[in-house]
Amino acid sequence: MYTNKVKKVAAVHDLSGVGRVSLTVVIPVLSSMGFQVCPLPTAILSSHTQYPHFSFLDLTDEMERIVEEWKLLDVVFDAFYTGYLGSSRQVQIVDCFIQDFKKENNLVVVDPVLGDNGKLYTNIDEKMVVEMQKLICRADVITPNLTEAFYLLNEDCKTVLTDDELKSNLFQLSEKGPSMVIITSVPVIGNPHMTSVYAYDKICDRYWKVTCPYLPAHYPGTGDTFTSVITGSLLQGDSLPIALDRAVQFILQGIRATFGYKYDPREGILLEKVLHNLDMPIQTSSYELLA
Ligand code: PXL
Repeated sequence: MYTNKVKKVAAVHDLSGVGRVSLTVVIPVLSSMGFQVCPLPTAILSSHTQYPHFSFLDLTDEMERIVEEWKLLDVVFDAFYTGYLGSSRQVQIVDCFIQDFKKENNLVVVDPVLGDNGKLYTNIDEKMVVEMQKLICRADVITPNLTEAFYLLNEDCKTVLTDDELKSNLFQLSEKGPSMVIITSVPVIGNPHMTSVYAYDKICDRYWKVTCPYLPAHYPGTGDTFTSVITGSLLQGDSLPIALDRAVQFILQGIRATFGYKYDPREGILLEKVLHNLDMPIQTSSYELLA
């Protein structure tokens, strides 16, 4: 029986040809951080769904075949990381896959990709929301953006929230199972140039906040980049606030590398220009402990 010489991450995401999202982001980020990514693709798209039209091949049936083959091969994973799912039926498949393969001390990260800016993405329906509400119960770490957090809690989306309201949302989500909950894309009240990430670590019973400059451009896939860095950082043994700092800093570097060009924002951030930064120690620390 061989053991993994580098940690293996089972990555359950779609493969979108154009626009940097999902596997085209997850693989380079986690590879650069020293992990082997084993994709379990959920769908193949010509581009992500924020383009006006796209082709879409649902891989639900193929996923079951892939998992069966992995069982025969006795593949051992160190972590499971799920993102955009191609159909609500896939939740059941992913749930069984994690139950069958998960070993003690494995990390399960669920990025509940559902929507942004108060709306669900094209192709995501209410049934997917209900299924995603079940999948997050299996996770150690979840990383909804503010819109997704409200959908997971069955609450109306709002953008003006106090620290106490955010702490309550984090706590309610952690009660469903995950020991770490991270909510991204939280507007800073009265400061349109800043954005915050809030997090709760149930084991330490601590709430964290990281605030960083918000450059006014919407780049798809930054959520996938963020969660990939969080996953790699936690797998390296970093604490939650250090993982948050790393991920926020990397996203900011990516946005800065892109923002100065006249460039189609639908393509996402120029990841290739900043990928090497993942090797470097964090430059500045900006996390805060929330009282
Ligand atoms: O980044 C999230 C995401 C992942 N996969 C697909 C998407 C999106 C967001 O639009 O369309 C296919």
